[in-house]
Amino acid sequence: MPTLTKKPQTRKATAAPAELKLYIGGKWIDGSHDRVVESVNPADTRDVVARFRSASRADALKAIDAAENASAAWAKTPAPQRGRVLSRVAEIARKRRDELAALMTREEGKILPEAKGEMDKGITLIDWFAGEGLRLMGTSAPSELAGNFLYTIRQPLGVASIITPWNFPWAIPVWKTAPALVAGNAVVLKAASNVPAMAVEIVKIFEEAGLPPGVLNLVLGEPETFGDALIEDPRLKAVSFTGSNEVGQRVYELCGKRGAKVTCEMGGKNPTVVWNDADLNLALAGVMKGAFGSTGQRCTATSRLILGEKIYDEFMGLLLSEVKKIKVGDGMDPTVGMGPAVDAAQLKTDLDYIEIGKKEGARLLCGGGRPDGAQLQHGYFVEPTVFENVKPKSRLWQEEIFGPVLSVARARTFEHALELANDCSFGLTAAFYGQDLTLAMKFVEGMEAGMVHVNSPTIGGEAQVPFGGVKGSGVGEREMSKEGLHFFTELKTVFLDYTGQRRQSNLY
Ligand code: UN1
Repeated sequence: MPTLTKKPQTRKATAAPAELKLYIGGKWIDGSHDRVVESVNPADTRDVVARFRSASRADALKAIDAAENASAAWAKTPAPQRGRVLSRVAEIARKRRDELAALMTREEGKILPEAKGEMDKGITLIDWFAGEGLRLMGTSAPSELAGNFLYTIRQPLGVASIITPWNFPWAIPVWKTAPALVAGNAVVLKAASNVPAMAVEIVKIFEEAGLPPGVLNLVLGEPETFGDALIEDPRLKAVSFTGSNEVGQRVYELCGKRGAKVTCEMGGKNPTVVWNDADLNLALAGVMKGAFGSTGQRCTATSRLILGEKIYDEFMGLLLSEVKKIKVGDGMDPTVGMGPAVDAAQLKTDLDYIEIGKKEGARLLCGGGRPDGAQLQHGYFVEPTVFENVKPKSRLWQEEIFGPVLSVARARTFEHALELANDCSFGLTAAFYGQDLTLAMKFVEGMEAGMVHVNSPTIGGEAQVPFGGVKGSGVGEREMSKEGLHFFTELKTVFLDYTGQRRQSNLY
């Protein structure tokens, strides 16, 4: 392995960096690219969590070869048996939940309770998809003709490529991988380079659960080290991507050109409307969680707040006093309410947008920079930040930041609130807080979003219902639930004529 520039002394005793490998065809192998990538603890960058040698283009192609070779036998394995492998995955993950949550906090930075919540969510998703092994059903239909049987079956696609981001290092890889596998596909997983240790643990769990070699392969590295191999290779029948709009757009175009199935789950700029008759304490809790939970680093984060005029001052008073109470720091400390930005690039984006907001004339009410404190000097910390008087056409109102920056606007009427909420190129999720059922239902109907919450925050999802957005937030099939499973299948319609009736009929 090429030598790395030595880091300054490491802080207190932390685990030595894990030396990670790629997983191809059931074997752990070193990446063959020269580039060595390190993942560091974003709360203290002297703590190196893991390092690995990047995959090269040849490694990525090898992973596709391995998946291709394993896919036929896996496709023939009865779906209930495939589901049972997932049940074992869930069982192992349940046992390792706290240990993996701690790894997640160390590598990604979210506070420990959030990491535990993410573990639980991922496990529930695996449980759900494990059960789908028993329910991979088609439908039957009455035929126009006597003695005919019409039905559909769901078959695997072959090899799927799964490309996942860093902000949910456990839940997103499993919520894509589990349906792909139970549907009978082989998978090449490419996890984000700044959370590789978690990706390796995920694959180890599938290995321990008895998944045959080659059915799940792991490639680590920056796309520039292996190019577009995991999007463009014609053997990849489906590509499932979660990440930025910029990359998602490209994935969509490349897959569209060659006719591959594609689902891209991209950004959000999710509004919460707190209407004049809302339970303000309930709304406050939802906005706090939505805007500052996970350091605002979720596509479902609440980044736009629209307040009814009558409660504006009262709600802002409550909000600012809560925001000022948030303790920023290392997510392993139980008194900390918000962890760091994930890396230097995200921290810079957050700080840049704060400057943009100021230049655009929005009024900064709290936060707006890096927090003080000796123990925070080695991490990518940013203060929870609130702006008011944010103009609807401004960049602060329109663009995804992916950080703890909340923009607030005032609405004169309910219609104005809905118009402000919809005036955005994204459409992932939205929330409405209020008691008036008619207004709540008008919001549900009129909101251009894939998911709408009434009296609950914009974040989250549940395994059994579809997850995804409209407008710039997503293309392709929804994730989770039946829809998430169906994406990884090909539907075949079967015309079974057991009496020869079709020969004489004029049916087209
Ligand atoms: C959640 O809000 O719990 O990347 C899930 C994201 C989304 C997942 C959000 N795909 O933030």
